[in-house]
Amino acid sequence: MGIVNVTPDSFSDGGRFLDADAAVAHGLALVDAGADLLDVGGESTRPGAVAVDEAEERRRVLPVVERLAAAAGVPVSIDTMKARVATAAIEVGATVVNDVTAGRGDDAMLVAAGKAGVGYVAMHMLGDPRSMQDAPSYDDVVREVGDFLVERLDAARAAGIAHEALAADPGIGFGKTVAHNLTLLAHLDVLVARLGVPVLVGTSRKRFLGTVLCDVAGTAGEPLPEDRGDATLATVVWALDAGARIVRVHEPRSAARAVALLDVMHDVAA
Ligand code: PMM
Repeated sequence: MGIVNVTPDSFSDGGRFLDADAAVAHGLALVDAGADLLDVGGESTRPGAVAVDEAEERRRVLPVVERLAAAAGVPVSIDTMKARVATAAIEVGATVVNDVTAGRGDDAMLVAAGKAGVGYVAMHMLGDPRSMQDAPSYDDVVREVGDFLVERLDAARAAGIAHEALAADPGIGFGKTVAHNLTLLAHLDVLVARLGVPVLVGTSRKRFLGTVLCDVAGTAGEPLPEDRGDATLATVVWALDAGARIVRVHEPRSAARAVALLDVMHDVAA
């Protein structure tokens, strides 16, 4: 899943693709580089991000979704917390809704996705983007994130979303410390076995990678987001090997090559 952020303030690419032409060109380049799916978002969810109103979000994402759905040759997902934005994006060609609130942000979301018959990604987040990084705490992060996702997947099915249309995401970086993120990745196989739907993982360029590199690998200063590609790739390989089926990345070329190599190695091992 290649990332197309049509925002001024996303943590790694904010402002680069705010213009629709630039966002579409970027989406097409991601497909050229190996993305099988494009995720278009118009509201940053970085810690402390300011909320975007519906009109502005629609203005940002709808032309981009429409043009990519027509030209990219891969499914387009809409990354939104708002049912009305999701429905409008579906009307212009999106076939997946990626909801970082798992239906808690907008009461109408699950029913809207169910009615439309599109794919739906339910992600775990502790609290909301404004507060999620204020001392997040869990007794057992793997169990609690799993409990949450099981409950939200049940709610999604109850609202009319087909089981086959669902995917689940532990929400790396959403209300989690570095240790929580690492623990979730370390035990991703437990979530994969428990959830019974494809698991999506989004580690790409996230802050915890910089922190780990700085603390453990001894890099001088935390690498900037665009310098976290190699660390991202390590987590992509780890996640796929643990059974994740979708990885959400800024640089699909290296992820697609890793997928190809892993497939060959699994065939040889079988
Ligand atoms: N991360 C971001 C935004 N949307 N959606 C899902 N399902 N999973 C994620 O991990 C996720 C997401 C934030 O990253 P970005 O600013 O690079 O898009």
